[in-house]
Amino acid sequence: MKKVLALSLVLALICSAAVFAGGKKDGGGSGAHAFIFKSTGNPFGERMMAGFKTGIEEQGFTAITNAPALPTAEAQIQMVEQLIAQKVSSICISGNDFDALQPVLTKAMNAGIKVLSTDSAVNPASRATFVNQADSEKIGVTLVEAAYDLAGGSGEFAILSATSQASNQNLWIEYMQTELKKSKYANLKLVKIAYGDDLRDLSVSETEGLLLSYPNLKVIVAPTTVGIAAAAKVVTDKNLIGKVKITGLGLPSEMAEYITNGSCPYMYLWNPIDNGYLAAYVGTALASGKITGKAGESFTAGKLGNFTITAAGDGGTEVLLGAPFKFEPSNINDWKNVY
Ligand code: RAM
Repeated sequence: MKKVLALSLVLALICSAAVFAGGKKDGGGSGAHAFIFKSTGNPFGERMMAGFKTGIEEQGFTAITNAPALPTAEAQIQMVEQLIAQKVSSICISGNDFDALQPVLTKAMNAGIKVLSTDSAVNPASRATFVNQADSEKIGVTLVEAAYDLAGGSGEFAILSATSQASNQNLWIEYMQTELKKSKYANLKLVKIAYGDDLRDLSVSETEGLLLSYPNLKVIVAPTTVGIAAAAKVVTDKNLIGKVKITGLGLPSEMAEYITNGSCPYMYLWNPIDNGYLAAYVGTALASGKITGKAGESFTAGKLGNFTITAAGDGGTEVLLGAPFKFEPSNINDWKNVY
């Protein structure tokens, strides 16, 4: 009997140690930190979630990563409600809408949960801060320069975006439209902004629609990893390589074959794993009270080093990950297995 008791005591100790190791507590919350991406089935989002999980777990906390089947604010609102009920310590969201999540995120903040956004911002009233992947204006300007270059300085180009509500794509497109007003681009014509909703099949059919409606189209700029891969596939399958050029923001692992075959001469992106990892450290720094999200505050994000919060263009604050990187035939093979 004594032996049985001793054994159960040892087992109980092992179990409680396992629970502790799986998630220490922090702030006012349970020690669980959540990240909600835009939608499932997006390899870019999977890499962000993986980076987030690494960043949370290496600090000894529990990571919850989730995304709705379709990229809607409604579905994300339900997920936030669940996380409030679970009393998580922080929620990081890649918003499917800039404003629509405000009531539920306010409810989360009132419940003592720290809220931040990354990738696709929610409005400043809905967040403590925003983890920005790269300077938004620079992305917009760079994409117009790419369209101009690939079109040879004149002609028609189109944009294939994600959803019409996606705040990251909408902001980049706004900066593109501002840049296009410069006299340098007088002969470059943006004929259409199409929306593939970050869904592969819809992005394929929207690309086909663009090619049918605009037979003189020279360039498609897709500021979405799902859209750019779909567009390059259509151009490749229809033997249009060289006639219609694809560029935008793409994942090297998905785009290596299209950069190599010339359908996408070059494209840009940042490291989504690092983006998720940085967001993890901002979430835990907010939950522990090390930072509150005000401009001027600094913190350390594990292996990525030190960051300072700055004022963001939308009136809130942000933490900037870095600059976008150009992928082209000379370097794509170094990156295709990284992300
Ligand atoms: C898609 C998503 C994501 C965006 C990237 C560039 O995967 O829309 O939000 O940041 O593209």
